[in-house]
Amino acid sequence: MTSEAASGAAAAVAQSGGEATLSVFQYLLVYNAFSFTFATMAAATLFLWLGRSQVAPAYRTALTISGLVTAIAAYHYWRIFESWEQAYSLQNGVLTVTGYAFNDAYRYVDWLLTVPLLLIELVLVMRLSQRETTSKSITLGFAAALMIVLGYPGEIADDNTTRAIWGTLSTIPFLYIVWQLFVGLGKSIDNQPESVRGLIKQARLLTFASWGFYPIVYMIPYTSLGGGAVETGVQVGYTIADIIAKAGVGVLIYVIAVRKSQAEYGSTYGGEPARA
Ligand code: RET
Repeated sequence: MTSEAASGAAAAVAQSGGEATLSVFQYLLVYNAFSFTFATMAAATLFLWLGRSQVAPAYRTALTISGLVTAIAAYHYWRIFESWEQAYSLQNGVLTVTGYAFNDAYRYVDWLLTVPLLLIELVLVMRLSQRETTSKSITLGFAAALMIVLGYPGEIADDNTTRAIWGTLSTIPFLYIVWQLFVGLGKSIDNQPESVRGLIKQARLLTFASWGFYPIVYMIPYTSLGGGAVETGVQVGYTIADIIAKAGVGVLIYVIAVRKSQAEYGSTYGGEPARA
């Protein structure tokens, strides 16, 4: 063992057994939220992938990607759940820290993969021209990755000034995405079939509302809440936002794809064959 590793291990031992800043209730609330989210993401994956046969071939890629987003999230929530369990020990009603740090990186790695995919899924369901689909997917995907990469150093920073600096930098690509969703994609919405225009606007609004939730959760450490409440608020807040942004938007994309298939290929598409 190197001397650095040895002192790291010593620090972990010194810290282990110490009382947690979280209350037992807060610990269990986060524990149950992670467990519930794993189940939701896994179930959404099955639903979205099985739903592929209900839509026209042109929309199957959108559903494949929606299911990939929830599958990647299910895996990460499982890892996050395990990391949470490992970081604390609950015995005889007393919560202590074990010395293993809770790993927040799983969340950011998850976003790095899923946020660009979510944007691509929204572009795909619009079925724009091939050139527009490619260019929008690349620019939006790149901006999304940049937003996440810039947010991470702030998330793990101990002081609130560093958090604010990285948070502000991350907001620049965030605003670019919002502007693209509302202005850039606004024009193509007018070219969509009548029956889905409202639904696409709803998907865009749900995307915007759920995405707007993340920077708000990021700012919880600036409130006057205590340490345990901040940690609980951040974990539960991101978890709720993830369920809406991934499983919620995914199901809405599925409904749009079914409606568009029916509008373009006849009202019986994916349903019962018409009777003679
Ligand atoms: C950060 C840092 C602070 C500033 C901003 C942020 C935005 C995060 C967003 C995350 C979206 C994640 C999604 C995940 C679902 O798969 C990084 C918190 C603006 C918008 C949609």
